[in-house]
Amino acid sequence: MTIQTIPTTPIAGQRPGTSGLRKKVTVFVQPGYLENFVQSLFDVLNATGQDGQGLKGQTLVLGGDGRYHNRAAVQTILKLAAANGVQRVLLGQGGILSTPAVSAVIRKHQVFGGIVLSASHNPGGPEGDFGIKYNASNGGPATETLTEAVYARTQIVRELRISDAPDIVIDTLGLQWVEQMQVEVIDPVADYAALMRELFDFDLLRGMFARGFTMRVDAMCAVGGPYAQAILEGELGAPRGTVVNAQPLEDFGGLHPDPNPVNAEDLIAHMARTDAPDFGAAMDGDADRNMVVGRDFVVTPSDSLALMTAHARLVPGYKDGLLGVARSMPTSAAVDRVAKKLGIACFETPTGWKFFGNLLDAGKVTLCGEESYGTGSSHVREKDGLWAILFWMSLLGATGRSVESLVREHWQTYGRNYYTRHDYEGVAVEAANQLMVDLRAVLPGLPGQKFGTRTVTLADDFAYDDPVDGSISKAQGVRLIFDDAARVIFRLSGTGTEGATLRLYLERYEPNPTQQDIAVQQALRDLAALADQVAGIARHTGMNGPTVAT
Ligand code: VG1
Ligand code: CO
Repeated sequence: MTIQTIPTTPIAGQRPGTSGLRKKVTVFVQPGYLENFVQSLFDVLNATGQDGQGLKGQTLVLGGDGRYHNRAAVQTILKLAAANGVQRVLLGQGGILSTPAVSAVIRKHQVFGGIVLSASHNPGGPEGDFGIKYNASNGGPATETLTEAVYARTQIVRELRISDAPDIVIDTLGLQWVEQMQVEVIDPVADYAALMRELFDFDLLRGMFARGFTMRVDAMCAVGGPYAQAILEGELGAPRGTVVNAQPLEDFGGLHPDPNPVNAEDLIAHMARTDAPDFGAAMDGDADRNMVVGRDFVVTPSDSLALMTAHARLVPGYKDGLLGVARSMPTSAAVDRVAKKLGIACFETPTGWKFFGNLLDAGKVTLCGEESYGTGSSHVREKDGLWAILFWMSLLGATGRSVESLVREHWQTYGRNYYTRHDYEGVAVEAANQLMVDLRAVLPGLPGQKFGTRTVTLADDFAYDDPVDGSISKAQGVRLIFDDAARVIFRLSGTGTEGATLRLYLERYEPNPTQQDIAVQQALRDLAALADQVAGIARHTGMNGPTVAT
């Protein structure tokens, strides 16, 4: 075994997006592609350090969502790590660790950082996507400052330092070595499960299943399966088969592991049956997203965050109340109303979990959420799918109510924020960029303009001023806000790997309880038309409607 220094040439396009570097598998398997990126990451960590320290002598956590190329990528990263001064790696057995589990392991063992191999909700398999992201010592996604430094390094990287050691056995628990670097293969579930035991009343949850509570969790053939099975069926005594699609598969069984009503149609159909279980839920590829479903009733992620905030004190881990809450800008303002009533702060951040890290670290917020089926808390620094499921189950147990009745009661108390996201996928990159350029150009003329009964009160390109470290993130999405609190938001996705995806977010507030039962798309139809009128979506994209509306 020797450490080699191998010349390399920079590869264009290695800039991380909303959540790490995501590309087609066919791109990632090109010689040097993964190596160049990881070497650049290690170079940056060694040069600038993190909290003033380099990588030398440090411990990293490594694991992924089990998608195609996960196992091969693990071996490559271990050989690079050993050659770049890492002393120890905690590796999930089989190369498996969910995103929230990586965060939990980093925090529990107080290590330097971790690498997650995942393209999250993107499809997998040889023709699908692969991804890599770095998490820092707080357990959270690397900040933009760090990812930009890594990107800069990928443009000048000239040398790889890599060991020629043979592959290690990643399926067996215990200690192995790559050069002088220790690799400890760990149980991917244990530390995470221990953390869940601290936050939730497992006796209460066990009692629910013992008394016949029924549930269906769709793991979408992704990494959440082993976690949900171990905790729900293993520890809490849920009947066998409560978790479906529980076996992680390299191509997610051909499913699109994105838990929304369109992609999890099987769960939605199941929950609409007359013999539907009490509670349904689904998770995404790396198990950080969640969708919550009642009997024939889907909960929007924005409402979910608002309800969790309103009832948090019912859950043991949050019995003392919340320090504050945060939501991404496109997420509906339902949670804002709850925060106001509770007298706690509510922060609005750009899209992507990395923006919540500083607020959580500074003790300004306890719960966070995004409209994209993500909720989480200060227990880790990532969104967390199974945690959200256990949280909701705890609310159902503590109140004895159904999912639907809790949501309807919430709307009566706070009003309903009708909400939808329209995705226009596969748009030509130039057309999508031009749409945003043209839209930004008309913004100054919009305030005061009337559209039907509504008047625009604010039209801007959202910029975030981080209240903790003072960093500023500009151009985070165009928003139009109206005098009746309706909002229309436009931004381009930062996680796709083909063409561009325009995301259009529509929201309107309905305080009148007799008007809270309109079909969502119908309730927001006038706002969709308004969005097209202002931005010329059909004109720019050539599409008459979204490819996905959730
Ligand atoms: C999407 C979501 C965003 C989420 C991100 C990562 O990003 O909109 O809310 O944080 O995915 O989620 P974008 O840039 O495509 O809109 V995951 O579960 O794919 O890591
Ligand atoms: Co995810």
